[in-house]
Amino acid sequence: MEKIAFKMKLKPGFKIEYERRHNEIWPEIAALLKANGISDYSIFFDEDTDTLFAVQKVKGGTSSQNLGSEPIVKLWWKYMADIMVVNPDNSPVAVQLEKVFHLE
Ligand code: RM4
Repeated sequence: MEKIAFKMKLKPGFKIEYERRHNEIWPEIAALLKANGISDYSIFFDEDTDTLFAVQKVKGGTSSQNLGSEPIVKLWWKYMADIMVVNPDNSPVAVQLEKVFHLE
């Protein structure tokens, strides 16, 4: 298992809505993530910059952001696109973060 992190961007003023939608995460999305070896997945928010910081454990290098070919992920990304900074295909603009410290 590897732990990876990436950042995404929320449109200003949508933190409560973002959190609400994720508290009601679609079961199909949750199941797909787990089926692809993704676990311990948290997303944190920085109020000052509207930046979302995602941390997740992955198996075999497949992260949540590699599942864009799955129809349910396309639907989810389309659903989220009105409150996030996204690419033309509605995928969130995501930047991989470099690990600089880890304590077991
Ligand atoms: C995020 C983003 C990610 C997805 C999670 C569940 O807002 O859409 O790609 O893995 O939700």
